Amino acid sequence: MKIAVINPNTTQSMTEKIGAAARAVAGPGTTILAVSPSMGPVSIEGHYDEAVSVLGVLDEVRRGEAEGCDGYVIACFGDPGLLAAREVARGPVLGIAEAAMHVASMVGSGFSIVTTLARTVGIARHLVEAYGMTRHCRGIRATDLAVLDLEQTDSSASAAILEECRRAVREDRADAIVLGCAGMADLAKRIGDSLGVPVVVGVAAGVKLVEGLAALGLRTSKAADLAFPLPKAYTGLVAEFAPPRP
Ligand code: 5HY
Repeated sequence: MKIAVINPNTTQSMTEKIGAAARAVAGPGTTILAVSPSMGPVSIEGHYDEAVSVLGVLDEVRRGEAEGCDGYVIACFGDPGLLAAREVARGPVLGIAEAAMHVASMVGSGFSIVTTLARTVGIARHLVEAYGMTRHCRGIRATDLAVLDLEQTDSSASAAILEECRRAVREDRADAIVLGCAGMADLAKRIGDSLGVPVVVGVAAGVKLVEGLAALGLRTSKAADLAFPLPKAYTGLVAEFAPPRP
């Protein structure tokens, strides 16, 4: 089975970290392609970054379809372009926020999300509501770390994240934690061991869920709004994204 794990930002060190986290949990027969687009923002920390990153995600899914990928994980906590990617893909496509929240809701009574900048809390809240996770989510907490602070080798970022997770357990009464950034993919075990509650990272959860769906022979339904995009002309900068005639 071949799964493309797409980091929608263009920071290669983060793509490598995401790839390592994905390979650490992938099954013996699974090949992980950890990719990031040739175009887009170095980090995604708001609605505008997210909107612009979507074309890069779709470009990587189109590439994956040409390379025979069986499934995809969109490795950014805003799940940018998730539904559009499902239109283009045959196999299952999961976002790391969607995957992490569903998994956390299965191993605890109430999870809290610990994320980066305060301005991304609104995006996470929107996804909590969109995924029907409101009654499972006890809180969404920002560490005020920039996404690229997670690429710094000193431990100040991981210490700040651990401290905010502790507060979530104490103050939100959370019995599970969702780490709200793909750049935190390498922190789950360390934080989990310190806190003694399940800590879920979406990259790992996404890979295992896509493997499971593909193993069940389940693919993205083309019976309704996730059918392939209708062929039509696109002009200007995005002309090359015009959906092909079947
Ligand atoms: C992420 N941004 O997972 C999100 C996290 C965030 O570039 N990768 C990013 O803060 O929304």
